[in-house]
Amino acid sequence: MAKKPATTEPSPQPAKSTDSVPFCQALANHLTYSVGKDHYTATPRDWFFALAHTTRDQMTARWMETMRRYYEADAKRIYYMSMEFLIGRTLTNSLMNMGHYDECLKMAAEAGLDLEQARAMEPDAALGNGGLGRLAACFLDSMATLGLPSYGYGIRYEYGMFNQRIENGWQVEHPDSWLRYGNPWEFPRPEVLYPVKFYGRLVEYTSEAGSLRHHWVDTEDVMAMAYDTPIPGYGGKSVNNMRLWAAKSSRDFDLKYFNEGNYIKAVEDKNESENLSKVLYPDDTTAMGRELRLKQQYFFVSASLQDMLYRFNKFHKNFDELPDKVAMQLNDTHPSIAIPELMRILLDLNHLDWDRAWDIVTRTFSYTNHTLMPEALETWPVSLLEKTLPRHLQIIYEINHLFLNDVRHQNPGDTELLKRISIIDEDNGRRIRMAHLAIVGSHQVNGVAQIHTELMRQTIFADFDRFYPGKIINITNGITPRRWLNQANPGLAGLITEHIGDGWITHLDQLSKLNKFATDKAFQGKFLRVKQANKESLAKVIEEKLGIKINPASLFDVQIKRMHEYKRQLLNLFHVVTLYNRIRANPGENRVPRTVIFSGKAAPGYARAKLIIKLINDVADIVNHDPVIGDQLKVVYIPNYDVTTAAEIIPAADLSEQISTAGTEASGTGNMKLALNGALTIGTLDGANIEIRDEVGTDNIFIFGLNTAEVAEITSKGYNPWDYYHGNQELRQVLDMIGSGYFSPDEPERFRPVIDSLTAGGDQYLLLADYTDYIACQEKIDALYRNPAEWARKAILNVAGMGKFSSDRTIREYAENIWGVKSVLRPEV
Ligand code: 26V
Repeated sequence: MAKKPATTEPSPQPAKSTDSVPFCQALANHLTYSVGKDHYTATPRDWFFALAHTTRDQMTARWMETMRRYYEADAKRIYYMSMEFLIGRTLTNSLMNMGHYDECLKMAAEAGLDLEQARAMEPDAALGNGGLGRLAACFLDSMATLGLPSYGYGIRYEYGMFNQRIENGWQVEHPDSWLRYGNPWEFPRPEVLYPVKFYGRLVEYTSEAGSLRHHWVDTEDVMAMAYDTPIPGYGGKSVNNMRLWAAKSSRDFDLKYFNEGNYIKAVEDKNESENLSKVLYPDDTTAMGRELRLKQQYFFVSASLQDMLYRFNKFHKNFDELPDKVAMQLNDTHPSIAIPELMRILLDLNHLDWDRAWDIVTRTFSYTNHTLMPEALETWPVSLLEKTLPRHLQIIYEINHLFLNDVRHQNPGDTELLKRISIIDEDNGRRIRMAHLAIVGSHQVNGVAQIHTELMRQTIFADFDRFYPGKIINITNGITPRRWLNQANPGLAGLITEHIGDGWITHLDQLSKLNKFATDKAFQGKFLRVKQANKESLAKVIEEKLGIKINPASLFDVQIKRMHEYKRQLLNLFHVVTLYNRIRANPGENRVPRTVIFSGKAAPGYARAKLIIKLINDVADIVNHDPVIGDQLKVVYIPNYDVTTAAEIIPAADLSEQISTAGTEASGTGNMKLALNGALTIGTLDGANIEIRDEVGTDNIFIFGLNTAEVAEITSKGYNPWDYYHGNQELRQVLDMIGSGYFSPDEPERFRPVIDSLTAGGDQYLLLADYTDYIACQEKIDALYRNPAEWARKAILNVAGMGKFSSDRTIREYAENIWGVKSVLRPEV
């Protein structure tokens, strides 16, 4: 075999283990010595823990070696600062990335160990809400695979995203106690402990040299303790670190009360400060400005900056070098208090002058925006900052003062501009606009899909785009092909590898080699058989979990994402009811049978989204039990959508619903996962759907509805939903049925408010305007589904066209266009 040339790119070879201790020996040792069980007494959970420890061992040596390599290269580091990392399960991912998967399968088969059962014991690490948190997890995988010296910094929530149960059709939230049995992947670091200050007061003094200095005193301190989790890259060459912070009470805190003899008060307060990292906020739709959330943000930012500077100062004494050695990426505005915090550290603790400090800060930070929805943009009341972080408020005022001076200088007399662009919103009870702070304090700001970036430039951040030309750039999102194809869909991954080799795992654009198989009958047949097998597995899961029998030959129509009005699950449901009415009106007609699958959580405080879940379940109840409907239509709501559930549903999907109102979905990443797994998309010209269309070809995607320009036009002209209500008899029938209690005979008025918000309420997301085109588009889909070869051809072209959407490509763009970092890969051995 020809020797491979040395390369700085990760090798496209399957990950192969190089470790010497046989896996099964190591596993047996862990079962005995770490878990304390033998083959006779071990439960599936014991096996999971033994497997996890064995796998973690394999990562650890490589992890230490990677860290040493970064030190030796004095590499520029990336710190990915995120309130959320939606990791999901780790066992299969680590085994595959480290190259032990095949060995483990073989060993399990020989030992009669049920690997599936053991794997199912791992809780889903759900330290995130949805898109933003899962993107961060895909990025960690790509950064490690590319050998980039990067660290994820976040919070070790004791309770992650709530568990959703459906009781009588309603969402009920239950705490997600994911650490209950212990977390075998993490290393607690009790010695990595930093104080984080809150409240207190400021003392000003003049230094000997005559400059004004600030002391922040009488603070209440909480300690941040590090927990490290290794993040293996594919091929195991680099293993990076995710460092999450947990709150611990400080000794001072305890001593104060113990000395006063108030033992109970001391323990109570200890509890209170440890509440900081207790729970993830599960509402990603409205920024409601809760004090504890602000404290969480500052808590992890302060600890991360202390940690980063400790590492920096080991080798560098001059802060001017910081931007050459450190890139800090703010995942949305949630960590943007880091900007005044780094200013405070440089000014107050290290006595740099303002201009020098500001230059360092703005060359170090960059910020990613993930939403245009005004209600999700964070603002904090000035009064809250004044109380909680008084020095930061002062620094923000100074940043704003200098910034507005510059703006005024360039735009004399434009007071309206100053009001719009200011970091302080003076109209709504004085609030800090965190997005404005993040833009001013960053050298680059990015949107997450072309259209999203365009809209940022033209709408919410138009003033900034004029003031800082070139600062706002686009970096389209991506997903990791390791988890979302190689692990989630072994059938399809195997088929692809059989035909084009396995280079696609690290070079996803190689999928374009599949183009030539799109019309190959034999390949089409194999492709459809893989999809069919995946559908049968999902049908089995659904029957086991929910007792609903679905027809695996039906078209699996899938909408899986957070429940939100802008994502328009309701529009999908209107199609369901339309089909229901058509079947009942004409039961004998030959139709394409459909199974419509929904999954997704609603924010606990988002009453309308929860009511829509109830509506989906009420419709499902009637449709699924109607003997006239039979096998032709089924509706399934799969509870507790999480990373694991996503990986079960996605490989089985025929149709991917990406139907948000044009201009509302920043990017979407589920759209990428589904297309990569051979689902066809029905979607609007929104988010990354547009770029998916560009890649797979207009003929291979089903686009419908108003585009952003048309949305703007129709809303500016005065949109009247009643025109659509009266203009389409089927639509009227659907709305009347839901509104008058056809699906809720026990409470006929239950869904009246939902319908009223669309008719009398103005239909903010234009469901009625898009209904007719949506239904027509669904009819085209049915027609295509009747022709399996043609369907397969288009689905194969979708897979072949998805190369662009690897998060490896996304991360390379961040590395080149924002971070200025280079890969530090292990020399080939
Ligand atoms: C906002 C808030 C508001 C305050 C309370 C807690 C909280 C938590 C998360 C968020 C951010 C929601 C933004 C988000 O997840 N955006 C999604 O980001 C994806 C990755 O870029 C993108 O694909 C989706 O289109 C976008 O909705």
